[in-house]
Formats: sequence, C-alpha cells, structure tokens
Amino acid sequence: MSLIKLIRNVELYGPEYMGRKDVLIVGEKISFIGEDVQVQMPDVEVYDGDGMVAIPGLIDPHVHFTGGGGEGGFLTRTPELKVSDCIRNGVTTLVGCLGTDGVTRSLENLYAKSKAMEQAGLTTYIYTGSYRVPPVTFTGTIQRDLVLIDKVIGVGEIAISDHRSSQPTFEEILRIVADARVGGMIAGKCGVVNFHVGGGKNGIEYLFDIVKNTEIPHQHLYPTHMSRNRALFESGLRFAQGGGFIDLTGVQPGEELKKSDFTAIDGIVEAYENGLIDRITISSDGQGSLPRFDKDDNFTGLDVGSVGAVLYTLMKTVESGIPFPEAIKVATVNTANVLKLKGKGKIANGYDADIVLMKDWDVNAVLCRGEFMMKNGEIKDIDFEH
Ligand code: FWO
Ligand code: ZN
Repeated sequence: MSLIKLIRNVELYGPEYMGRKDVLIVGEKISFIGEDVQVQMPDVEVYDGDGMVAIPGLIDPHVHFTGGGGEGGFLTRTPELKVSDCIRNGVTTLVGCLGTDGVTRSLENLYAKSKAMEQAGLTTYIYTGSYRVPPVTFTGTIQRDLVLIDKVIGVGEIAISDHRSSQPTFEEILRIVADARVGGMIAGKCGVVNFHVGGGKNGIEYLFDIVKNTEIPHQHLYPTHMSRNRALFESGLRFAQGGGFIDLTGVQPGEELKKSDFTAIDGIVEAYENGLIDRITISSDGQGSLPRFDKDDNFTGLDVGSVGAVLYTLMKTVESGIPFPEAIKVATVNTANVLKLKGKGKIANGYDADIVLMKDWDVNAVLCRGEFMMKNGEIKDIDFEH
C-alpha cells in the first residue's frame, strides 16, 4: 500500500470546475494538482480517472450513528450506521447525534461508534446532547464537553417547535447557545447548536430573537429539517438572508414524492435563485427515524433515513438545472464552513485527501484521508462490519 497516489485525468470539481487534472496525494493530504504530473518515485499508486469527475468527499452534518427512532415503542428503534453505506454514497465526513430517545441511546455509545468509524477510515465528529433540554452531556456541562471531548464540535439535535420537544423556554435555549459559543471559543471549535426544527407554529422564532436581542452571532445557530415545509423554508431563507446557515434534510433515495411535497431540492433551487446557495447545507438524517404522524400527531409508521440521501439529493438538484459545481457546495465546502472543519470540503493543496470519483453519479472510487475505501466500484472490506 503506497503513501503516494496519483489520480490521473479526472474532470476536477473542487467544488468549482478546475478542468482535466492529475491529483497527487501524499499520505493523508492532497499535495499537488496539475496536468500530466510526473512523479519520479518508486512505488507510486496510479489510478486512472479518465472519463470520471472528482468531487470533494461529501460531508453529512446530521446522522444518527447509533440508530434512533423508538417513537412508536421499542419495535420502532432503528439500526446503527454501516461504514459501507457511507462509502457507497461518497460520504467521507459525518457528524453524529442523538435524537428523540435520549434514554436508551447514549453519548458514550455515540462516541464509541464515532471512534470505530474513524478507525475504519471516515472522519467523524459528534454533537453532545439530544432532543431534550436540559441536554444530556458527557461531563455535566456543554462547555466542558466541547473543551474536553475532542469529537464534540457542538450541541444537537436540540428540538424546538415540535410535539416531541421538551417545550424549552427561550431562556433555556439562549443559555445552551451561549454555552456552545464560549465552549467552542475555548476549544477552537465551531460551537454550533444543531436545532431539530419541527412543524410547530413557532418555527425558528427563538433563533431570530437571539440574533435580534443578544450579542450572539448567527454562526452558532444551525437549524436542520428546514425543508420540512415551504413556510418553514421561507423563514429559513430569511434567516440565511440575515447571515445564517440552514440545513435541509435530503430526499431519501427512491422516496415517493407527491407533486405538492416541498423538498430539499426545491429549497436548494430557490436558494440558488436568490443568490443564497452558499448559506445552505444538506444532511441525511441517516439511521434516524422518519416517522409519520396523523393529524392528531399519533404515530402511524416510519421509514429509516439513509446517508444515501445526500448524493441522491445532489443528483436530483443537478437534474433540476442547478449547475453541478454550485449544487455540490451544499454537501462539501458550505458544510465545512459552518462546522469550521479544517482541511475538509474542497479539493485543494494541503486539504485532506477525501475524494470521490464518479461516472454519471455512479460512485467508482472513494478516498478517505488518502486511503482508497472503494476502487472500481468495489468497497474495501470493512473489518467487523457484517
Ligand atoms: C425527523 C430523528 C423527524 C429520531 O422530524 O428528528 O422525526 O430520533 O430517530 N427525524 N426523531 C425526520 C423528518 C425530518 C422527516 C428525526 C428521529
Ligand atoms: Zn431531527
């Protein structure tokens, strides 16, 4: 296995289109991008990328690594994430979270799973907390978690405007955001609060209040599921207009869409048309439960989220007419910007060698920090993943 790899003749999107290039990788890093690169070294692994595009490894900022669900009783708990699912779908960096069930799902298990995924080759981070306020933590406080637990980059998913939330007061939410900010400053991390925004009438009013009435800047407020419905998305676009970032839950591969459904694809298109695509990210809600409730909020069934939703949504967005380099921003450089992930989200010198090679959206090869996790469509055997 060589530390020096040369990917030849790919149509390179970093995410901007950079032309037909060779990419030299040394160890975990992208080291040189050029044409007809000559390497006079023994033992260079050359991979022919002719006829393929290369994009930065996809970043998924909202994934239930250890499974979620349970909202319809024990039988509705969802299974944990498989590394092979991430590789198959070009996802190389992920942020894990707990959801509704903060009782039987633990931060310790989330941490252990994030370490396992990292040792398998992926880059992983986690949010401390779960739906509930006050949030569950490792160390007793949000600030200590951010400062002392390396994998913790923020708090989430904190539920607001949802019949499953803990009905948090504005003051409770404000304190969580304030602690995430200062904890993030001390730790040199983004310190975002990833808000689970339900379909409730107050939407993201708390977030607008924080921006308007406190010194806390937008960057710590990271609401997800913002494509849940058109009204919520429109408020999200206003939030983005004011300088915020919003995350949309991708369309699950093969999801049956009704004409009337508002989806992340519609959201990305509308954001692009308003010049706001740089403020948009998408996530999969992978392994989370995608429950269905009737008009009285009674549980009527569920699907399980797939990390494949990120790639699928990008493909559908490009099919809707959004230029390829613009569309892929929402799952690469934009997400790296929100989460302040150094070395992630771009194909550029000195960045981590997280690269996906595709032929017409079929993933052909995936490198994670310079290691091939997939070649010619074949996923490397992931230890202990049965
Ligand atoms: C969303 C995760 C929802 C879990 O609103 O929040 O339920 O803990 O596994 N899923 N609660 C799904 C919609 C965005 C479709 C979660 C779930
Ligand atoms: Zn959620």
